[in-house]
Amino acid sequence: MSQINAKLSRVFQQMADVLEILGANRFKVIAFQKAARVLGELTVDVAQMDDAQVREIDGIGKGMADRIHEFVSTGKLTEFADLADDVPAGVVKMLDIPGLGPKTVSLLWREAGLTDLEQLTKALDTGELEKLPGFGKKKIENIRKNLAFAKQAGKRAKIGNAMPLALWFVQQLSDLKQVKSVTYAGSLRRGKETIGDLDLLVAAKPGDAQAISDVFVGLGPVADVIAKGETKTSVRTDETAGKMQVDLRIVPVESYGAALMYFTGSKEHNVRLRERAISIGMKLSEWGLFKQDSDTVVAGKSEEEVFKALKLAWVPPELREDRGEVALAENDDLPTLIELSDIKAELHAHTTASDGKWTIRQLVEAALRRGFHTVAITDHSKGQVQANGLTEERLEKHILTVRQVAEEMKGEIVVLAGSEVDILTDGRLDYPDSLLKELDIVVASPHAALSQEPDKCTARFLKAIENPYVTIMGHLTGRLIGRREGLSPDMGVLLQAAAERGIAMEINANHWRLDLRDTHARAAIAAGVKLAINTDAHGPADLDQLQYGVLTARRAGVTKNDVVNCMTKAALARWLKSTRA
Ligand code: DGT
Ligand code: CA
Ligand code: CA
Ligand code: ZN
Repeated sequence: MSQINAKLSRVFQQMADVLEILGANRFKVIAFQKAARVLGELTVDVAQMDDAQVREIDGIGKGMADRIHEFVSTGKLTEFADLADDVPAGVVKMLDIPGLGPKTVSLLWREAGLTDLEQLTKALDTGELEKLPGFGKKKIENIRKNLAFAKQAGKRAKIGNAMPLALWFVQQLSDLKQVKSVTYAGSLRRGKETIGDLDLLVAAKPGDAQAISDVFVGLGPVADVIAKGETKTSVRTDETAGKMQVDLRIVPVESYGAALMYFTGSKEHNVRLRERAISIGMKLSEWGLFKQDSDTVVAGKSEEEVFKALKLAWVPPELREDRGEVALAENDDLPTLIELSDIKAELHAHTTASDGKWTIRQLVEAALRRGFHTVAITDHSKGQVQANGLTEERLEKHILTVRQVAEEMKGEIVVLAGSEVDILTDGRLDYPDSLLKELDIVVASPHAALSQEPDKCTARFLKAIENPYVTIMGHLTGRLIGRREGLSPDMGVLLQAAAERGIAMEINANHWRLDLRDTHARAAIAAGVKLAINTDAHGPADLDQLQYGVLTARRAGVTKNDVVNCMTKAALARWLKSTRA
């Protein structure tokens, strides 16, 4: 995302927060939230667009377009500066505490005079808050717990850590005889790259809920119980399980489908579905779909049943982000999303020749066990000294070794001699063309100068894309989730160049990277650029990361036809040849 888009997105979100606390008109608040989201997902730099183009962005009205114009030309928003003066920043921060909505925050600030979290923490102990309307002992106790937790947590988990934990909990609960169905929901089911908390859903007889939640709070990784109620229990896991919050909801079998939809979200998608229900004379809640006038149950047991009753095609969870999926479902126009089993080749992997932990042979056999027809050996290039990158001499020898294994495996799997060649700071590649020419496949990726200015790295990548031997642009932005922001090149320009060259852009499936990210991948297929989904495997466990790359692709609406790793053996070989300009 461009810097200016990101900045504007933050300013609009803060506007929405401040307006909410001030009790502004609901629609105004929603307009700012929407604009913040749209800008956050926009892959074109708004500073590069003229006013007419800005106004054409879906979700940006005239008023927002004017604000964007002001911000782009002056670097600030007068309206925001004025409002922000009215509400202290510490008060806005209170909104991040679970259970503290704008009404409560407004009371804490205007009635109790609290202006930051420190003051709130103290006030919770003095008893002064009990004078506020609606502030009973229980409410105060809840705020205290949530505040402590928010201070603790704050960070979102990477999907690669959240997924195994969720599957473990699901397995434990499914072993209970009272549990009729159990699954995970929330952002994890939507395949997001980071997860705030885990949401588990169980179908059971209401009378069994108590027994199930008793078992749940006693499970190994559970360190604290945050809340325990009739149908909802929240716990926090211990250090080894990432100190994650896990919410468990227990619903009757008849409501399981509706509840699964509700707790899968996203919130914005749910709003769309409720609107849809109302438009056909029904109402939708976590308990089911009902007729508006008589409260008769129309559907609720399964998601399929509820979607059908809403006259919509079933929407895959990864698409439930209010990015137009409900309209597509209405016309039965949803894409057939790629699945893990569609992947038939690994095109970016390392061996002991550079920094991998397995031999060529071990890597090839693992690929074969996965049912792949092709695997590429792409060790690091010479500039990656810390990763034992191959000098030109070593690469020459390495190619011969790979070709020998390829010969031995002939008929079973195609083994390609490749390289993950460094894109140097100025866009030149780390090997001369005469050497790249000898390879079957070249993955070009950045590993250094990862805080370059956008225009610099755009030019850098353009140059790499234009190299006649590059096959795939690897982990383009170089970000590491939660650790390194990475580069923000002009994706529009790069995608156009990649489309013209006919080369692929990688979704690096490693859960630290997921690079391209979902919004980039969506822009890539819209621009007609092929994607590659690779694990960048360095050892035996790494091929399992593929699932996260596939989830990211699904969030982007990617089908198997968009991905070179899904081609047949012959088609992939033809495509590789075609990339040689
Ligand atoms: P996360 O946990 O931050 O990664 O994101 P989610 O999407 O898992 O959000 P979470 O855990 O707060 O709630 C799970 C789903 O439950 C959410 O996607 C939609 C639904 N939900 C939760 N709270 C609300 C709410 O206040 N209003 C509506 N409409 N839906 C909600
Ligand atoms: Ca969640
Ligand atoms: Ca939750
Ligand atoms: Zn690599």
